[in-house]
Amino acid sequence: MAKRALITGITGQDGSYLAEYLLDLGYDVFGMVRRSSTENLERIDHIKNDIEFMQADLLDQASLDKAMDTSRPDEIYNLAAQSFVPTSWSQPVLTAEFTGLGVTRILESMRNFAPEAKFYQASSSEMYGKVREVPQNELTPFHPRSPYAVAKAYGHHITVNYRESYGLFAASGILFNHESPRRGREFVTRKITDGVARIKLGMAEKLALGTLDAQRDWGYAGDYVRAMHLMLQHDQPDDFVVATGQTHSVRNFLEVAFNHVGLNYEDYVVQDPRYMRPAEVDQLIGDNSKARQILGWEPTVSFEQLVTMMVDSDLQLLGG
Ligand code: NAP
Ligand code: G4F
Repeated sequence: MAKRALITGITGQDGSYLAEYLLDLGYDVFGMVRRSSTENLERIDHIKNDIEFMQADLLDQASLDKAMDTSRPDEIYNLAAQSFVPTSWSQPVLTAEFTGLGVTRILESMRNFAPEAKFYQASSSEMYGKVREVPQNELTPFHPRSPYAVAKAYGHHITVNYRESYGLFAASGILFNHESPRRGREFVTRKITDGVARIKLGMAEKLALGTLDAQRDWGYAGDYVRAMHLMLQHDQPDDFVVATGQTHSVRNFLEVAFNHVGLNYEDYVVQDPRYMRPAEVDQLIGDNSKARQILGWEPTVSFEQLVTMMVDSDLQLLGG
């Protein structure tokens, strides 16, 4: 019999890649979507007929219980969250509700309706924040720097707590930044590649950004959803860092993206205080040795390949 997977956040970047991956493996995929006045299935349009959708919201326990009871999943991937760091300062309580308490609500549903299932929590390298060691591994202490990161730290700890309290198979993947042509346009990578494509095609003149000095360990989302699945195939629930082990600044990203279309970023980029954050995460770099050794996972897409893939995709989308 085919395995059954419930994905929350299936309309997001990671949800779309994970759904594709699990369908290819022969899973029955159940996708949780929240009610909206307009359809929001752009990233999964090509596979939507293969997914069974269920309407539910991280704020509403009854809807989560119903989704869990109806799908009776073998595997639950909790990817839904308010995931944009700047919004977490303007909507800190909502972010805590979605990104933090939402995890407890899903775990409670699992405990009541699918206690034998395996659970994946989408934890984040943002939890390391003002980093305590370089590179960061599964034992590095957290120092969150935004309401989003605080909420994610809660989500991580409650996942570990339900594993220890109730013996649930609850794994936490501490994923470093991962990007793709399906990344939301407000995140810096996609904002840059979309901006480069617009400038190249004569549709824009400038690109306004915040700090260019922040450094991130950027990988490819398609690689990272494989790691999520591997964590749930392991014989015991655990925490895993998923990262490339390399870090690059926003400035490096700009150089590669603009060079790819024969332009110099210094001629187009302006800094705008609106995009500066009240507290910044200066540098993230992950130690992926545990995932490599125990899960046999490794990234397949280099930084340069990632940047050029995203620029080419945005050029094509804009008709270039
Ligand atoms: P994303 O593109 O922003 O997708 C977020 C998803 O959550 C969307 O499907 C969204 O639905 C859904 N959602 C938001 N609030 C909800 C609610 N109240 N009820 C139900 N669904 C809700 O995020 P992503 O990049 O795919 O990331 C997936 C997860 O990994 C997130 O939890 C994120 O915080 C975490 N993470 C991401 C990264 C990264 O670099 N991408 C790194 C570490 C951790 P709508 O389409 O309706 O808005
Ligand atoms: O692309 P970002 O918005 O991603 P950020 O804040 O690192 O968070 C992402 O990765 C986390 C994993 O570590 C996820 F948990 C989270 O959900 C999200 O997916 O910003 C990256 C860096 C920051 O230092 C930011 O200050 O880019 C800098 N930046 C500079 N100018 C900008 C901009 N970020 C955005 N979004 N927009 C700018 O104009």
